[in-house]
Amino acid sequence: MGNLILSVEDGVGVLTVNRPEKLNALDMDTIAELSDVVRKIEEDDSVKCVIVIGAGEKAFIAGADISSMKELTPVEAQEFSRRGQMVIRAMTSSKKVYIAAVNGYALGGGFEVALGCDFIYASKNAKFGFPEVTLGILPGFGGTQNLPRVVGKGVARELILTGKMVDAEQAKDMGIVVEVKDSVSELLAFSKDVASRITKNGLLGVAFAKRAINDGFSMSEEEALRYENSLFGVVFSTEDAKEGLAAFVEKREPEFRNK
Ligand code: CO8
Repeated sequence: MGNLILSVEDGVGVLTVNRPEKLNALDMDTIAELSDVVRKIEEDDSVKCVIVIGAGEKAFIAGADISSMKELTPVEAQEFSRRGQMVIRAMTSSKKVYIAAVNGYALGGGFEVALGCDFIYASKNAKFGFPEVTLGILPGFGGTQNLPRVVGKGVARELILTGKMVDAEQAKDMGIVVEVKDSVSELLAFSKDVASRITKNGLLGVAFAKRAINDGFSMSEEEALRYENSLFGVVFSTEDAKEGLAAFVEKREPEFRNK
């Protein structure tokens, strides 16, 4: 993998976007690599939870690569956008948990990748924004749909239509970021801690809950509740549900086998 590094330890993957000289901007090749690695992670039982971070101390991902977008024809631009959207869909519909550890600029496509993760932690130096309108374009990797789902339409419109940046604390106040850490090393250590806690859960329950939240969001309340209800029934067919409930009653730690 040229621009991405995946390292796995005890079920936790750290996926680093590694183009620090371009503030980890996503060009076509990096999007293709991201698509491949997300697919591989999905099939790899040794990876249970993934932390996405940018190389260096300055940027998570400073957006799509502007120099490679400059010469795109309309059809190529649509294709670039479609591929980015597909990667983000693959993350939101994945059975694995993705944590964004935003360690600097998360702009445009970078903010969209963070929104494609299940939740976002940030270091104090993080900055979030959609500068697309300052470039004469608009977000194209799902930002116009995913940001309003997190912060509501009013706040999303303000961010997207002005192109302004907000810092980590402001993003926390808006409900974008869950936790802010003082430094990048603390951010990574904290994210690893949380990821490792998640790997100890019943991961079928985790995957079903993620599906209920993400797929249920675009359903009517009635449909979504029916969906949750059916997943709740299905989870009772798993060994993990039997093990988790029995372990509690028997006052011992559960041993989940993800079956
Ligand atoms: N694309 C390409 N190169 C970039 C990008 C980027 N998004 N961001 C930074 N770089 C490069 C710079 O050009 C510079 O390279 P070089 O040293 O070769 O000149 C290097 O990274 C370091 O950057 P700066 O010197 O600019 O660093 P500063 O600390 O001065 O500034 C900023 C940091 C404020 C983050 C600044 O780099 C910046 O404004 N970057 C652009 C941010 C941006 O506008 N991002 C949104 C891009 S659009 C997008 O993401 C659309 C997604 C949907 C696409 C749909 C498909 C068509």
